[in-house]
Amino acid sequence: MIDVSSFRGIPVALLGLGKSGLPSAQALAASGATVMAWDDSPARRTEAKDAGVPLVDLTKAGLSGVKTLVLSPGIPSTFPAPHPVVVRAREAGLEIVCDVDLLFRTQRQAVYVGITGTNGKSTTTALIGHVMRNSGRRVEVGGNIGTAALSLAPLAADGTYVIEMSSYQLELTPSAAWDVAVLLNISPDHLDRHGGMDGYVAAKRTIFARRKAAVVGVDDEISAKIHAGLSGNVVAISGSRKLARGVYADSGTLYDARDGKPAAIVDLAACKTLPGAHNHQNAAAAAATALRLGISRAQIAEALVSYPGLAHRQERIAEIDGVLYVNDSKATNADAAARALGCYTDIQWIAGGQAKEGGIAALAPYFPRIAHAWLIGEAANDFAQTLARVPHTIAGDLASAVRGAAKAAKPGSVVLLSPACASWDQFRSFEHRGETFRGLVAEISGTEGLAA
Ligand code: UMA
Repeated sequence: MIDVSSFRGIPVALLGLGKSGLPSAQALAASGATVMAWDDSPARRTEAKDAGVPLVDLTKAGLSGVKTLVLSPGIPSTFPAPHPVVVRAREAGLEIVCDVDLLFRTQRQAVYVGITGTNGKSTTTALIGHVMRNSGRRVEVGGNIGTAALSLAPLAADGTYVIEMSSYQLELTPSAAWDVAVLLNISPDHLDRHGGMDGYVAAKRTIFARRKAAVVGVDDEISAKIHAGLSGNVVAISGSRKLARGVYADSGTLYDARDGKPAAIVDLAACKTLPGAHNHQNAAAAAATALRLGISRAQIAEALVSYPGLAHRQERIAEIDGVLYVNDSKATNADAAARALGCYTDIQWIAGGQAKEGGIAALAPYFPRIAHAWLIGEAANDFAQTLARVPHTIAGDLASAVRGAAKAAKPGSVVLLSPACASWDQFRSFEHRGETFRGLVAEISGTEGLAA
């Protein structure tokens, strides 16, 4: 836990007592701050109270003397409408920040790597952490990936914080000054929260404010344009093509060509947990970041090969009677699902949930790879319309989809849960959806003959 010593004896308002808010409230309280914490959910308030967090109803309480509101990133601060407590805080002139900002303010001596992008952030964050750790560096990995910033351990000047940053967090981190700022890619996501695409792109761009070095994907138009507008220490990365200068994957090999002279880093076929061009771009991002931080190409190669992969991201969970079961529950938008669909053929595709803007129309180029689609959740009917002639079944729930897909699959098929949707209509989270899938597949492995 981080000692937020700069807040000792100072009143701090805190809204949201979930995964990031509760540890933040505890860290602030343990540091001697006068915590005024609140959450709209009575259950969360009870949990926080039981954990010793002082509660104050911020929808009503006086805010005189309070200078800071620590806001959980999922709570709207502007669009679609600011939370009423945010409105009150603005009227009272409070600064509004998230937990990552407090980490920057208190752990000034450490090195910071920030990773953002629409897709691949968690993999790249974990991968950078793995490369650094494997090379004997002291490293703490957290942020949007799941570990709240203030739950991390304190680090000295030789330590590195590797922090996954969502667009929400980037809007709430005015003190951030990344040693290496990584932008992987940008495609439409969270548009309701940013008032449209311009707002979303603007939030992503803030990662480059005050950064020392930048690592930028050039495989999509928007990121390539951002890259073209940056100056100073900037490294371009690509997962699919040779670059004149940069770090890139080409014909299955990862190259370091920062000085214009390509030097091979690793044969990507040996990196089993990093399949597909999108993962090759994640590998390029991790390599470019590690090279900037003084890690050798040989150390990077070794770590890319030994990277164990993350749960719920194209996670190969079972092979039953020649059928591969892949859990890609983290694919909550069409772009993320495209990345998985592009890696396999003869796919029994399980998709649906709460659709994002645009649905799955953009996935049409991948439809020939789909043997049958099994549709679940709120989006099922809309997806069925888009799929048109692709064989599909409205399965309704995940259990029916898994059973149907397993029955239809033949040796060599892939049963792929890559929903292209948020999970919240039927599950608590994408993790809950992925774990449910894992359980259902485990049931099948105990059932004879399903995939015959
Ligand atoms: N709440 C209110 N009022 C509201 C809305 C929410 O009081 O109007 C309360 C809820 O009751 C709940 C808390 O706020 O107790 C939830 O806060 P939150 O939505 O910020 O979520 P946390 O549990 O704090 O988790 C956050 C990130 N969540 C979001 O940004 C939505 C987690 O990213 C992150 O792992 C965690 O902090 C630790 O840093 C998740 C995510 O979905 C994975 N991120 C989005 C994404 O990746 O697309 C951005």
